[in-house]
Amino acid sequence: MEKLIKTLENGERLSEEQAFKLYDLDLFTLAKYAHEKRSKLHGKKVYFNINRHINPTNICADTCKFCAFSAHRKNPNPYLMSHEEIMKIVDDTVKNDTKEVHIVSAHNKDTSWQWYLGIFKMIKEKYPQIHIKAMTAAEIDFLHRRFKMSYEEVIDKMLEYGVDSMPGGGAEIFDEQVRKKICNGKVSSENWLKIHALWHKKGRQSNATMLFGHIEEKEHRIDHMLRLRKLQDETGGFNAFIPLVWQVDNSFLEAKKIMDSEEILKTIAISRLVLDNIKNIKAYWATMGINLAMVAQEFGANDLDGTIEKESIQSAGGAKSAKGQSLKTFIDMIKTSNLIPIERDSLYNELRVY
Ligand code: V47
Repeated sequence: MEKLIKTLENGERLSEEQAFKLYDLDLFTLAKYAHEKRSKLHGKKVYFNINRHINPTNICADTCKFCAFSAHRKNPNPYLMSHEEIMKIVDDTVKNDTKEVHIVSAHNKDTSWQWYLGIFKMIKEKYPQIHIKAMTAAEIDFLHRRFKMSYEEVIDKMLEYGVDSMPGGGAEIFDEQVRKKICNGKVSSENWLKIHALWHKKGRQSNATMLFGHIEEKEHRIDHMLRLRKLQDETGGFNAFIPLVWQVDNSFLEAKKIMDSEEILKTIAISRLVLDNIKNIKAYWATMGINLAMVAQEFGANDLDGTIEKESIQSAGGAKSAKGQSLKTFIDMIKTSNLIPIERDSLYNELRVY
């Protein structure tokens, strides 16, 4: 333990062995070092963007047990949007100063790859200034399996059709044993990482998530972070790490135990310390609640994600995120915490300091 504290004191890279010991430290020791690191990188700045989440279909060929969004879950409400419907949402959201559309679909067998990708071309042609963050590695893997396209072919089409960056979804937990229990048949951990590496090789950026608080153990979270750290050493293409707190309603999975706020904050702090090569840690307010996401800004996080406007995946699992968050709430809450609100673009360029 002494050696671990010394490494933290010196702000040096944690060995894998040391990383696995971090959960044994108490919250405030972790917070001290995580906040130090966060302050060195970002000072008092808290980042967010003005974005719109769009989920064009919830009809899914995969059967992830943790998911409440998919149409064949406990709350069946299958839908598939037409491109016209999606464009109408985009037309409306650009009026609200939205800079990014974050588009994630379920894996719908009754569509074509053109349905998946064509919408990006339509959006880009009409609104070239809008950043399109779309296509999780799980969706890319689905198109590869369904339409016999190689990963490279899907990625080339994404670039041709106007995708700017990739979201971090589909990572769940990389440990193969846990993955088998919670999302058997979905993109493998190895292929999730391979797809992001291919995207990074094209000079593009992406995010990485981790779904936690279900049946995984603490060491699975550390293993997950270490696999990301290794790939980031090779490619440098990850912008942000996003620990997603699992929302328990309407799924076919039972959590080992419901996590408390201390464990959520510890996980944020640990991710800041382990992922020394990923610049941004997002406290995603949709899964942590806005209050805890604000507190997390003093435990290693430096970002809240965005205003979202409409959220369907986590709210299906019970999160209070269906209607997004107002810009005013973000700004007021950040200022009340004596921090500096920064509107950013999708690649973390600063657009406005409030
Ligand atoms: O991969 C599904 C997760 C992810 C639940 O890249 C759930 O900026 C909690 O990836 N409770 C999709 N999480 C969302 C996602 C994301 C979100 C915000 C920002 C970014 C980014 C990416 O949502 C899935 C899955 O891990 N998820 N169901 C649930 N009940």
